[in-house]
Amino acid sequence: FNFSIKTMAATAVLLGSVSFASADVTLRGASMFDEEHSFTKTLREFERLVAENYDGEVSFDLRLNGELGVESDYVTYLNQGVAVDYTILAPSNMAVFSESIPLMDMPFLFRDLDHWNAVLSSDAFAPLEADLREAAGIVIVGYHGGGVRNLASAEPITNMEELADHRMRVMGAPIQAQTFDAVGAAPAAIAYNEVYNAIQTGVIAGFENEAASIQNLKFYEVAPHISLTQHTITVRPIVMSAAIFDELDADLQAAIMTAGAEAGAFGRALESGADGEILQEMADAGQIVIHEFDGREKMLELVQPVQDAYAEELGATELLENVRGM
Ligand code: MAV
Repeated sequence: FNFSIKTMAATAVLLGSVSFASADVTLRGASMFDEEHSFTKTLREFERLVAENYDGEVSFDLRLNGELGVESDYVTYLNQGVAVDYTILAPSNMAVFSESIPLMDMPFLFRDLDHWNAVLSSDAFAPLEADLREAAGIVIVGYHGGGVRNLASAEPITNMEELADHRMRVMGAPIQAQTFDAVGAAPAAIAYNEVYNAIQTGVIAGFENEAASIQNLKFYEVAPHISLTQHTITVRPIVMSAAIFDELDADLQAAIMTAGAEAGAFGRALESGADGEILQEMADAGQIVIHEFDGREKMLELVQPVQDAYAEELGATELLENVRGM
């Protein structure tokens, strides 16, 4: 199979993110979803908290529903300091700029929600944040996440045999393709805004995602079979463009960091708390069929050497051991 990655060019006007002309600052944000999705709710909470923590004038212009493209587009904008000043991103979508950042987004990194919580409340990821700022010009101001990713497919995938050679979309980071390759599937990196069509036309047979996004973007229409592989608990940094952040006055920077931490905690509670309910809602509405997956332990066993090799290549073996040991 030959898959091409085509990124939809955002048609928006890309310049003039921050108006330095007046004392008032307008920050521009982006979300791929509508107001109902936890990413958007978290960004709204972030805006509210920044305004609350800052004495000066600051306003926000958040564009929803993928108006400014998808996350792989936002990454470029953040890096260049144009069009998008703040958003929420999957670390795996930042791989083009920082090889190490997708480590926090690896399938099977966390044992369970307690482990995920412990790691996110520690500073275990600080070296990855530093690399991201340096290499990508992107500042992490907080951590959203907490969705559980499962396989979503046109046909049921319930065991390792059915997973063999399964043509599925993965996010752009090499570690994502390596992981699903190791468990026997046939992964391909495809832009998020092409996934629905690719499944509908049979180019791929499915993908993997968390409940909130499957519901919000109606992926169940083409991939109604959910296999409970529960391979990832998401880590979704709230990010800002360093080019923009560094130009703001110190009080606003401090307000942003406080707001990021608090909005992240709000968002994590929201998404992790609602994950099971959203799956159930979709099942009750007849939109999805939920299947147990027989072989999760086997997957984990096959994936661990891939994680070890990736960490070693990055010089992050100690970091990975530290995270696993928490
Ligand atoms: C979900 O919509 C989110 O986790 C988002 O951050 C990812 O970019 C997206 O999936 C994806 O799979 O690309």
